Amino acid sequence: MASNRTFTMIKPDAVEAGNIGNILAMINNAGFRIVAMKYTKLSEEKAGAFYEVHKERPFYGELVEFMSRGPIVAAILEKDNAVEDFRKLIGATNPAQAEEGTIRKKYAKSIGENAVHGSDSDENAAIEGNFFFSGLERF
Ligand code: 3AN
Repeated sequence: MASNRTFTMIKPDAVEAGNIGNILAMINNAGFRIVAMKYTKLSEEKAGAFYEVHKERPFYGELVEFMSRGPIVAAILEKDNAVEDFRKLIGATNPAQAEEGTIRKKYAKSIGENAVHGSDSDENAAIEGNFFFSGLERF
């Protein structure tokens, strides 16, 4: 059964470009409720741990450097069918292939610096949410 929570980050490129507000508006307008949220910065070590699954991929070093270069917004979002619906809202990993009206089509620069993260499964949504938030930080 599809669960109702997913995890997102507004990545350093989108924060640097001043797009936190625009992206949060798209998330709200798509019907997601914010369960938890924080403005924070990942150390290289923390970014490396978050993306551990991609450790063997050729872009891992670049990804860790990018994700730790500036602040991010991390959030847990709630909606029916959250994981799948949020992946649709953000669009394809490569913004050149992202559909019109998606967050990445509007705000992502490249496959590496692609503005937002969205969990790819219910299991990862729970793991990623737990990486950033305690029970006391969820409402
Ligand atoms: P998604 O974020 O759409 O789930 P993944 O899980 O394949 O995509 O990749 C995780 C992150 O790794 C991406 N958001 C992107 O920042 C980075 N990434 C993926 N593919 C590449 C690539 N070919 N070159 C550089 N960075 C990449």
